Amino acid sequence: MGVVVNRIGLKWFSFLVVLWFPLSSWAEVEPNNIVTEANSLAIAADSKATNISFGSITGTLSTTDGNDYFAFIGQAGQRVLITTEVVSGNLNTKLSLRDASDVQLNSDVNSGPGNASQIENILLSATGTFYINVSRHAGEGDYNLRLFVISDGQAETDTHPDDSGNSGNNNALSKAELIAPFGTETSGQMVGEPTLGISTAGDSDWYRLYGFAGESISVSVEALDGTGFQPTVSLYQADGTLLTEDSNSGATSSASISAYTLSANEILYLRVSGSGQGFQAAYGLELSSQNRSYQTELRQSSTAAEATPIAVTTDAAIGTFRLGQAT
Ligand SMILES: [Ca+2]
Ligand SMILES: [Ca+2]
Ligand SMILES: [Ca+2]
Ligand SMILES: [Ca+2]
Repeated sequence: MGVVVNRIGLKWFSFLVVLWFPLSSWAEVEPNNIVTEANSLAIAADSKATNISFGSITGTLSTTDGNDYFAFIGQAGQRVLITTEVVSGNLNTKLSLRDASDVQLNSDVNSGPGNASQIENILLSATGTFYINVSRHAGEGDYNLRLFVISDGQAETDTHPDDSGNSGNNNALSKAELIAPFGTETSGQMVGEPTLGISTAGDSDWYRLYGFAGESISVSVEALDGTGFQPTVSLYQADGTLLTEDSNSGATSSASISAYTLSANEILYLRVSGSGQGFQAAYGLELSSQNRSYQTELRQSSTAAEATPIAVTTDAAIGTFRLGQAT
């Protein structure tokens, strides 16, 4: 009897490992129509881009199935970027990020490319379970839900990405998003936190930075796992003059600018573009700086508790003050 029980146990173990996990990481399991039925959405760390994790799952919505719930574990301080790409039919989705009590934190219907739903750069304020509700806004069809989690850094805010008009963000130099070499300072080098972006069809992403005369800046753009994105990164001055660029050097799905020395104090602009664009074409961008002649804040500090200490030294020309004494 003991042998039989063991065999049954081994068979179940094999089924769970070989069949159940791959299926649950790729396709929804119905019913998942209410929060208590949510499917787990597995997230794995990217092997190339620092501090970025990714998970995806496919689902279907129809007139008889209007809601799909997914759950993931998030940590306070992380930021998320969530998209639903419609892969068949005339489906139009609504995307909702919800807290552990199923209270909506953010939602979107059409902010992504085409009719895609996209929620960007949302800061998680608690640690625990979060829910994603993909619901049927109109039509029917299949979709691919993608969740990007960035544990230290930020995500681009890129809606309706095209370079043609006034709609959308970060698609032109005039709409560039600020990035900075926040991070740990070692031997005069500032190492930036990563910025997560997605290069969807027709997209370009602009970032701006404060440059100081004499400092050398380095920029790295790495396509995340599972994407064929071939990035180009270009450095411009404010008047549109191209200073330097790199286009997928070495065909390694990465582009970089290495130790470019700046000759003036000025605001500079970075553009990320490339081929192989699509919903899967996510990238991590990192900016670092050496020999900066000014101190800079060590990390994003928006509250008093996060404040960066300022070093204060005595000025020899002024000397020290004494309290007045009656003689
Ligand atoms: Ca479904
Ligand atoms: Ca459902
Ligand atoms: Ca983008
Ligand atoms: Ca863009």
